[in-house]
This record gives sequence, C-alpha cells and structure tokens, in this order.
Amino acid sequence: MLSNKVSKALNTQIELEASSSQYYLAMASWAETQGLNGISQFLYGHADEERMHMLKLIKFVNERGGHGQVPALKQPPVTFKSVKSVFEEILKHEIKVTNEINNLVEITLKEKDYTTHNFLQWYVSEQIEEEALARQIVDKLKLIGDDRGGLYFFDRDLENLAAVDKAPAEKGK
Ligand code: OFO
Repeated sequence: MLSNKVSKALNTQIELEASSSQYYLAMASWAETQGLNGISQFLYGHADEERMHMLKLIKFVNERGGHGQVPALKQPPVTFKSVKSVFEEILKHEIKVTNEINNLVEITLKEKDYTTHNFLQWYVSEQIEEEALARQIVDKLKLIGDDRGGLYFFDRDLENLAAVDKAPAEKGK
C-alpha cells in the first residue's frame, strides 16, 4: 500500500509525464506544418513514449492501492522559434524531469517504500537515455548552424531514428 506522501508524489509525476507528452505533441505538429516530416515523426513518437511513461505510473499507483489521477493540462506553445530551440527546450525539459525523478526516489527512501523505489529505477535509466539523446541532437544542430542543406539531412536522420524506434513496437503487434 502506498503512503499518502508517495501517492501524491507519483500523481505529480503522472501530471509531468502527461504534460511532456502534450508539449512534444505540440512540437511535432508545428514541425509538420514546417515541412519537417522526419523531425515531426520523431517528435510524435516521443510524445507517445511520454504517454506510455504516464500510463505505466497510473497502472502502478492503482496496483498498489492508490488512485492514478488523469490531470488537467495547460495548453503547450503553438509555435516555436526554430528547430534548434525545440531541441534545446527538450533538453531543458528532460533535465527537469530527471530532477523530479530523483526527488521521487528520495521520497521513497525516506518513506521506506522499497517497492516503489525499485519501480522507479526504470525511470532513472530512461532519463539517462532521454537526456543523452537530446544532448546529442542539440550538439548536431549546433554543428549544422544556419546551413539549410544540413537541416535537410538532419530531418532525414530523424526520420530514420523514428523508424528504428517504432520497429520494436510494431513487431510486438
Ligand atoms: Fe518521461 O521522460 Fe521525458 O519527459
């Protein structure tokens, strides 16, 4: 059974994962309107992943006798300054999510909730990957600078990355 403190903290995380999903969905839709199909496919996929992070938490909370609550969300931005600013925002956002996961881990230790502590290890590893990927992409975009041709190839690279990410899910169908 979850303590009130852990249950509340997990529900706050549910809200953060849900708003991450909306945020990336808004970025994906904006990129699509700019003709950046690879980038938008990658971001649509990323939005789905965040939804899965939220769902995993909801199910865990319910399994442990709590109530995973579906939150109301603020509208995310509609337009973005540039592709580089989108990925810089993602990196900033993921660093924030990592900090929140770390706070959650700390709460479970204080509450001696080792089951939730164990469950959260998946999120700890996931955050390492998410931050590393965002950092890699931001570095690539710095190299590209204002080169339109570079952006074209970058868009194609992300299309390939989105296809690779989707492959295991499709195999599982
Ligand atoms: Fe759920 O990891 Fe990103 O935000």
